[in-house]
Amino acid sequence: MSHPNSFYVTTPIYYVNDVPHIGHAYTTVAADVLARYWRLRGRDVFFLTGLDEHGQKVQQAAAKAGIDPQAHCDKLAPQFQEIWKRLNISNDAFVRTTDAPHKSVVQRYLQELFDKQLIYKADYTGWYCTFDERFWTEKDVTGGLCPDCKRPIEQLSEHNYFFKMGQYQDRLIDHIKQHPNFIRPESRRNEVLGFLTTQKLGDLSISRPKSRLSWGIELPFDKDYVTYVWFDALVNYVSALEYLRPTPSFEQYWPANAHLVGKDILTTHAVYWSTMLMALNLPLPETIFAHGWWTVDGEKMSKSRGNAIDPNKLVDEFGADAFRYFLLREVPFGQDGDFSQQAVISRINSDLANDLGNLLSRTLTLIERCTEGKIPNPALPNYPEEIEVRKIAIGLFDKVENAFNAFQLHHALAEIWKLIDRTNLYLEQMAPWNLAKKEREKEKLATVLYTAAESLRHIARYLYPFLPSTAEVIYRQLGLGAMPLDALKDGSTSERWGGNLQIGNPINKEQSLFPRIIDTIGELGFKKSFEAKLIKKGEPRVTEQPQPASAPPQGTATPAVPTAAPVSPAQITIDEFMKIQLKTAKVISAERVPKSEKLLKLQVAVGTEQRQIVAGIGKKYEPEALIGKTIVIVANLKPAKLMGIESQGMVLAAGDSEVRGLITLLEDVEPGTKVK
Ligand code: ME8
Repeated sequence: MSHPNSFYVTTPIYYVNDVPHIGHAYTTVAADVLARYWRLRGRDVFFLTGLDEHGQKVQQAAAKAGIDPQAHCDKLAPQFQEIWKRLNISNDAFVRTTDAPHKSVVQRYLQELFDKQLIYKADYTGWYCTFDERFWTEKDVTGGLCPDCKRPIEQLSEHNYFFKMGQYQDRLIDHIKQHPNFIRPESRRNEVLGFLTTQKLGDLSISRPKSRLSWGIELPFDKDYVTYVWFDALVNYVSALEYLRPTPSFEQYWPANAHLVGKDILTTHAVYWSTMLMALNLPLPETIFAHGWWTVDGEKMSKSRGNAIDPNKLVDEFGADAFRYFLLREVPFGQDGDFSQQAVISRINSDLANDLGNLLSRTLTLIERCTEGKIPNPALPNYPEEIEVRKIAIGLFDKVENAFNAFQLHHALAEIWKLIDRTNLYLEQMAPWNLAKKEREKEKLATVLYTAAESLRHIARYLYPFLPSTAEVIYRQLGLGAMPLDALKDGSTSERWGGNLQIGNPINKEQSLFPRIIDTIGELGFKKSFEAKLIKKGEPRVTEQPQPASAPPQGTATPAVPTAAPVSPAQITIDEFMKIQLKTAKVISAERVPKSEKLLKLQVAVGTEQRQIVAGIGKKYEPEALIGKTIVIVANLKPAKLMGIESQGMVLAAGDSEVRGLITLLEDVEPGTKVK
């Protein structure tokens, strides 16, 4: 039995018939998140990924490329290793099934099963497709055509070796029933049970005559055959423990805690692998988790459709952390999801730039400005709002742990975001920018800023498995140095509020975390086909240039609608009014225009677009108080310069010569919504 404090997680080993795409990245990132989390919790983690280099698919791809299969594998393997590095994947080992020690483990197991008479030779008759070079069963075939390529197929008989898989059927059913966590999620468990309890499990052909397929591991008891690629591939999960660690580690890590796979290969894992392990007298893994399937823009992703998305492109455009975040936040782990560039950008802008990025930057800016750039002393830590933030931060430990135990990675993120949102709200409620104006509120101000900083420390630790670089940056900016590898080891003590922040320690403010992405589709140079599709579909181009409109100079916060309309002492028609495009916008950042008492420079989100607006509201509002607010702007005003700074719209506010109040919304309406 593996050591209770160890955690062994695997990904499928991917076929080297093609370059990696986002589907491969998905499983690997998810496994990395598990590995990083359990390391933070102090467990001894072994995280394995690698490549499946034998079999028909690889042989065909090599033949197509006109090179020897091994040379083909050697050429493609670095592309996988490289993208895993770029995605910050922390695998402890990388297995390749053409590694000599792996081949000898496979042969040893084959011989063992052969000696135990669990492998036998028999005639196999089935429907064979010469083009796909594979057999189909009677029920797969309709009208004498291959279900895959639709070419005519023929009946073929050949000698093959079979593994007595069928005899384990009842034992496997019992195992699944007695171990509710063995196949996850529940729906997949039911699928496998449904299939096993209604159909007779046959034996498994584990050989291929060399005359038909030569690229594989030779059967130790018959040199005319190679082994079936799945018998070879599945063994990687144990062979790696024998040869990829400096010391024998089988006892330490087997059985694996988690085999992560896509739903496409659940049967091979839940049925073939489990029965192979039973025959070899080895314990079964704790959990096989089958996640869902990504489509791209609603379509199946495939090489032939030309829509497979290269993860390198995403790392180039958005950075590894943002891509990792998108993959795990967008879709509940276990369900299918659809990938689109729009979806990635709106996730980054709303969650990472607006929520997380703003929380860090406003907290650190205020600490810099109000407490000499040092962690302040929380002198009055018992305001109800403060107690609430603290409660959520302390409670996060159990919430995240439960989510990880249940493989609900999206849920862990949602819980972390509750703390981010609550801390942002806390800042709004306590308005430290106002407290800073009053000497007698000094202690309260220090408490608020300390609370926000301590909350960010918690956020960073829980985010680390998902966004490792970002978490490190937050830690560093809080003046905490490097994050300890086992930062969540002892939930009961290190989770305690205020455990690590040193009062008086200098912070380290750097550049902001996630600049908002202005989605100009074409300009991002993202996948061209993708872009064309988006446009063809008639979706609006998200970057709208301000439309020319007859309007007075903007940027002031004088009552806008009347003055923004064409100058007329009389009434205006509805058509005239309709020329004015009013939209909701969310304030992302705000700062004073140097040498001006009145002007503030705002960056606002309008849909997925970002605009800069210079507004004359500086006498009424401190810039920090505006961040996160949803306001109303005139969106189609001709850009103009105010004190040399371009303003691309006008903010609506009440008041005449003096601003009395900004127009905001009661509900949290999406930025970019039309106002009429
Ligand atoms: O099956 N959405 O390798 P493979 C989500 N060599 N995940 C996807 C995906 C998509 N559209 N496409 C691929 C093999 N994946 C065997 C495995 S294991 C002993 C042998 C991911 O290159 C998902 O994890 O076809 C899926 O199971 C795996 O890639 C298939 O990779």
